[in-house]
Amino acid sequence: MFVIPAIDILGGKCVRLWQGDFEQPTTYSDDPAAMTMDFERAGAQRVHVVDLDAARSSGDNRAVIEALIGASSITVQVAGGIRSSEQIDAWLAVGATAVVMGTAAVREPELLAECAHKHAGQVLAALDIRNGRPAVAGWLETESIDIPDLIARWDALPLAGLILTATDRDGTMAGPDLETLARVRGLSRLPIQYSGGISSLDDLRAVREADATAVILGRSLYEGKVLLEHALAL
Ligand code: AMZ
Repeated sequence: MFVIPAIDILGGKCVRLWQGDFEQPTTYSDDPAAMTMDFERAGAQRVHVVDLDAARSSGDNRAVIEALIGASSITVQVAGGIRSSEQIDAWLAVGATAVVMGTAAVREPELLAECAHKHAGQVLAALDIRNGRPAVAGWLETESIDIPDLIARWDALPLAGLILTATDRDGTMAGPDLETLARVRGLSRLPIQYSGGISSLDDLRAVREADATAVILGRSLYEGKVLLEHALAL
């Protein structure tokens, strides 16, 4: 299982939110590129970078993320505010390895299909679950489509995988939502990156047992509850 540190950027800084709540950011660094290089030195092969301002349409951190990609040799998957084929072209052109579509993946099936075919194996779909429904637009809204129907739609596409986030666990270190992970695993043939609630190496083992391809670590790393070196050595 791959271990992927998360770099969520709000106002140019590395933050963690509590259950995605923009009113409760904890700032961990003013320098996302330096943070990326720290993760690279610790042995990570990839980082998951989220532009939180772009996800809720309140600006963007494009320049910061481009600098981060340029400064490190680690592979980068970029998320947040990616809602057109042109944006994907632009991220790949500046060196992103993969891009994540959340809101567009839920709300614009035709656009997702077009992007997935155009960039086969480079687009990930974000399944951010809030109260049993897909959360979109910075998790400030949910859509009514059933999760199994959404996954069935995605499964037909040449996506790089799906990223499952249990939004009620995100930033809480309350343990992973293994029940939801098992349910989603049973519904999809795609590689699954799990994110939300990780607090220990045992949590990582459980997620690996549940057949996730990768796990995304946020607060547990920043708070020192999980050492990246230990997670990578599992
Ligand atoms: O924490 C949040 N409020 C939040 C968050 N982490 N809102 C959105 N996101 C992430 C999703 C996904 O990776 O997990 O932003 C991406 C989706 O962005 P968009 O713009 O495609 O919906």
